[in-house]
Amino acid sequence: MSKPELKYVPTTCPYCGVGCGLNLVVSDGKLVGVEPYKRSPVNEGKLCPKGATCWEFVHSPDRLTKPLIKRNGKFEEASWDEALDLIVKKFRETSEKYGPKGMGFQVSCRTPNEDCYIMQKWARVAFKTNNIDNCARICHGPSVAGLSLSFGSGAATNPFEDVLNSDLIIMWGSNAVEAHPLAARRVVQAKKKGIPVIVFDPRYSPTARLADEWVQFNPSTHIALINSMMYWIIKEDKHNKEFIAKRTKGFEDLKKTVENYANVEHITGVPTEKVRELALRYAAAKNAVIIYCLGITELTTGTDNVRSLGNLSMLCGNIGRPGVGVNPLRGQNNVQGACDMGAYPNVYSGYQKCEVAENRAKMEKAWGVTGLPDWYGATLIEQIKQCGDQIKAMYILGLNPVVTYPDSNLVMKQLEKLDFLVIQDIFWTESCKYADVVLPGACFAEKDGTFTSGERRINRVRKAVEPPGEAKADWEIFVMLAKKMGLKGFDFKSAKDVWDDMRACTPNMFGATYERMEKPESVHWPCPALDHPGTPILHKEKFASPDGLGTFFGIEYRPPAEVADGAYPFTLMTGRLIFHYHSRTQTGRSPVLDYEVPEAYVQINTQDARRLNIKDGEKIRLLSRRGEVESLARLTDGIAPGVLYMTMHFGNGAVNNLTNTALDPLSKMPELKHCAVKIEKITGVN
Ligand SMILES: Nc1nc2c(c(=O)[nH]1)N[C@H]1C(S)=C(S)[C@@H](COP(=O)(O)OP(=O)(O)OC[C@H]3O[C@@H](n4cnc5c(=O)[nH]c(N)nc54)[C@H](O)[C@@H]3O)O[C@H]1N2
Ligand SMILES: Nc1nc2c(c(=O)[nH]1)N[C@H]1C(S)=C(S)[C@@H](COP(=O)(O)OP(=O)(O)OC[C@H]3O[C@@H](n4cnc5c(=O)[nH]c(N)nc54)[C@H](O)[C@@H]3O)O[C@H]1N2
Ligand code: SF4
Ligand SMILES: [Mo]
Repeated sequence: MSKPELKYVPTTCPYCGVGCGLNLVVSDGKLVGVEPYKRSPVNEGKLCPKGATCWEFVHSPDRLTKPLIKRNGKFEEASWDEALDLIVKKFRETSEKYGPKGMGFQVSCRTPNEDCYIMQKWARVAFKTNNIDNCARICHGPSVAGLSLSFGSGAATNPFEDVLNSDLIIMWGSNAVEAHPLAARRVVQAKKKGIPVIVFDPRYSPTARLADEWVQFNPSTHIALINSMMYWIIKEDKHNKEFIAKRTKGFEDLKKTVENYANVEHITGVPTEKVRELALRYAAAKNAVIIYCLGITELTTGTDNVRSLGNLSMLCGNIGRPGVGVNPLRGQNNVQGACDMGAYPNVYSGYQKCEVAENRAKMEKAWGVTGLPDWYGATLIEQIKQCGDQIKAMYILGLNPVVTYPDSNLVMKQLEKLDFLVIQDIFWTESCKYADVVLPGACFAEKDGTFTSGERRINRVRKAVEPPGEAKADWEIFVMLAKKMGLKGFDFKSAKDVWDDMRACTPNMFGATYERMEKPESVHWPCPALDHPGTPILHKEKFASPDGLGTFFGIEYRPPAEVADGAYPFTLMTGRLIFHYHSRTQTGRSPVLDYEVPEAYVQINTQDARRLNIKDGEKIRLLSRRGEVESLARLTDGIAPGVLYMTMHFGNGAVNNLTNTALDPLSKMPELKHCAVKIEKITGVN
């Protein structure tokens, strides 16, 4: 008997924003495994447990295979024609009756750039709306807003491996060992070279374990801590005066603000002498890099937290060369890309602002339309809050709001108020039951396209196998919808056609062709011309702002929207685990990953547990002003008394039943990482 032939298809991991290269192994038209792709400079053949098992969910029998239409409260299989005709009819009716603000479009960060670009193009061309957003809003929206204000560009400044050129690595609110393991590998390599690593986290995370020094502070007091560090740097005259004079503005404003932050131990919990020591250590390093993540962004002070890190780095001239910078570790495989593609309420692809008349005129010409809107559209959570009032119809591509957005009870109530909801996913999710039409998308292994990683590297995604049943690539579904509406400019035969349509109207990506992405190292945008080498490091000579200067902002500390009090005495923090990915639609269907951690748990300080008579492994109830969950207690000394930590992955014990929808005023980020809760013992269940 001859052995079946194996085919190796090089592609990009569908999980986190590190963007590791891997080979999908195909036998007889089916995936049978994953092989390292050693030529990828990102991961050099290594993978984390999620990357190594990313093929396992693809052929799951639970995949959506046919369009579904809800009739009399029950979902029935339908033909593509029926489903798409209904969508066109309902969205047209809504548009005619309620205008462009009557609809919301929520774009996935899991699907390739081509899917994101075409969805926002379809929404803008067909309905003249800017009510378009993606889940960066509840992830690194504050990075986009904050870094744009500070540096003129909302993206990470330096590539991952550049930490090897540093003299000091600061990781702030990032648990990269679990959330970005192959970026953390670079930090491990740097540590082996003798480069010191300091981790700032209220919790002794696996990343804190890796550090030379762990700085524990009270949750959500970043601004006070950073301001105090800057106070001591300026007080001891260790700031980089030449850099400040030549490349920045706003220093006086900053200096005046931080004058009041000499002693902030009562806010942060970190002794003043320690703050001074850390500050002087940062200032003394020749090249220091700051890596940060959601501990910084997912708060109502998110944008100000990011700008504070921008302040700190500019104060010491740590921008624009190897080994320095301020680097958000972008979360989802294509969260950078979804933003770059213009799935945003105020910009087109390449961050071309909709409010600028020339940009609108240019896009109207490129797309063959008139009347593109200039207004700032509703953001992700604003759209949810507007359901039933202003917004009557919604289209959700590859998102699971019932599990992942704050205050699940509110999300369910709001989705119920819609006249019409479309969800396009690869699996049936907790959110699907609120839909009127559910469409089956092809997953990453079944379509071509590109994902843009957190270091702005545009990586190819390649089709390895056919989609199940009648599932289709997401971009193809939008082509079909546009054709049904008789729209011009959607005559795409391949993902590459969509990419080229985007390139043609996006100056900072024009040079990034599919041909250039054939190389394993691919290309980093900005890449404005075919002969441009791409831009791994930003802000070398000048910042990306119109005047070329970086901006300091004097920012005052303010507490989170909801702080622990007598009624709800615990501060709840939320986050991730290495083995699971968000709402687990994919990792929950991987036997290996599910075996590792099959159930939700909450970390509680040992003293608190003793006081409340809670044993390790006991099921307890957490209650907030918005809802409740049950979860296993895990006792630890790695978090301070009064603080709890729970992962976000488990739909059956969903942490977002508890969280708060209060928004950061600048980026509209909800406070996913901080709310007040109380604990109840569940009597009789032990
Ligand atoms: N395994 C896995 N990896 C993932 C993902 C996943 O679901 N699973 N998701 C991806 C995505 S989309 C993202 S955005 C990234 C996120 O990556 P990370 O942000 O690194 O992950 P989190 O666990 O959400 O949070 C990071 C840390 O923030 C800390 N923290 C620091 N300061 C504060 C504070 O003041 N308040 C609070 N509440 N916490 C603080 C928490 O203790 C936690 O250790 O991970 C990506 N990678
Ligand atoms: N409390 C709390 N809440 C959080 C966070 C937190 O730290 N704490 N983190 C937040 C962050 S950073 C993020 S990014 C969000 C994530 O929130 P979501 O993006 O809603 O989470 P996912 O579970 O990744 O949902 C993605 C959906 O896309 C589907 N999908 C995957 N690939 C494809 C595809 O190719 N096509 C289509 N059509 N569908 C596809 C998956 O099946 C899944 O249902 O959650 C946020 N929520
Ligand atoms: S580090 Fe991220 S991109 Fe790399 S294999 Fe793991 S999940 Fe995939
Ligand atoms: Mo994220």
